[in-house]
Amino acid sequence: MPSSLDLPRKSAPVRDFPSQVRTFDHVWKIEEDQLTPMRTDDASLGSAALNVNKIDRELFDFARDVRDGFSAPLKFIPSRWLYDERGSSLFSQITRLPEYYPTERELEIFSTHASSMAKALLGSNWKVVELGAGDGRKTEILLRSWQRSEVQFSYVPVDVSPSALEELCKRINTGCPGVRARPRVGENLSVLRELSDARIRGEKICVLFMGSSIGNCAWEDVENFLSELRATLLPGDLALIGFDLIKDSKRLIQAYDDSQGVTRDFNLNLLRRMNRELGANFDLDQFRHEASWNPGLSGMESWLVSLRDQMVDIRALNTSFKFRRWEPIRTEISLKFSPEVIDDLACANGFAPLARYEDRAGDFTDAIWEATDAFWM
Ligand code: AVJ
Repeated sequence: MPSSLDLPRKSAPVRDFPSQVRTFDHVWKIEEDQLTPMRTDDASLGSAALNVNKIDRELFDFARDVRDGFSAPLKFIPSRWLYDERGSSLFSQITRLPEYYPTERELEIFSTHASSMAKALLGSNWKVVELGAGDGRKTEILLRSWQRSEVQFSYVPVDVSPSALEELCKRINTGCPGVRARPRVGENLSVLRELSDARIRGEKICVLFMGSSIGNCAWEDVENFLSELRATLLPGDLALIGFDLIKDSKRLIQAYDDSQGVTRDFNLNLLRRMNRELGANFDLDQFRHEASWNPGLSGMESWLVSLRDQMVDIRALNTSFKFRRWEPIRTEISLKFSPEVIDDLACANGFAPLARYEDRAGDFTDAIWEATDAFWM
């Protein structure tokens, strides 16, 4: 790790960084989390403000995250921006690659153990809330088995992307007839809180958070997420969480830098998205995908490395950023867990670990936790 003195200089002093975003014909001022129109004289802006606020909230958040990430000493972009339509479809392809084992392993776990998991749910009425809808392949297997085991439940997939939810519901409605999917568009924990507040007497919540999505952030974010998750639940509620296990780093690197280059396309698509949505002019040939194992973090990191000194304009931010030759942009973290860490995370955040299932190869694990009463924060 180079000291900060060795790092390439930022492309401009922080005070010069843009504080405005352009969307369509309007210019918006960024203040903290607020988006305010700069041209209050514009007669049409009153109603446009409403629309733009709704439609372009995402675009605004994207622009702000890019501005903040490119202003940091080590440039980064939060990984959620990898998942535009093309990114989601590339990720779906990744889950079918021979090197990317987690999806197959979790499928194996559900195929083998779903009926045993069902025992934890028998005797109550459940709302099964899935956070961050995948393409539904794994959910379908799990829910079908729970139906056969006569678990009483309704199914609520939650995602920020309406199109992802639509796909998923199609799959569940045909694959698991009898399960009526009631999709909810929105941010995971705020939707979960609403669902938890609105529950009918005796109804319990079982949260599904699969695919090791929980590892897609820094460790402190894992802790924050879990304590907030616990705070939205009641004692007796359950969480079924997928964790990718620590393994040979050679296999991890292959999983995140596959031979067909799908993961490379997935990562570079972020630059394409900035070009399209923020009016940037990244040359995709001038950046290289890299995946590295960081033992100190216990995580994989994905990077886009600049292959030469270059300036990139971002019209939505009304500015340019400098990228030095070999300068990396971090685009993703994928934490890897040990069984002990998983149990500790449960206990430290107000959950009791009930059961844990692994695939035969020991690559992946799904943990079932129960929210305990002894929780105060
Ligand atoms: C969807 C976040 C679980 O980190 O393994 C796969 C995303 N990125 N290959 C992961 C991903 C590159 C994936 N998660």
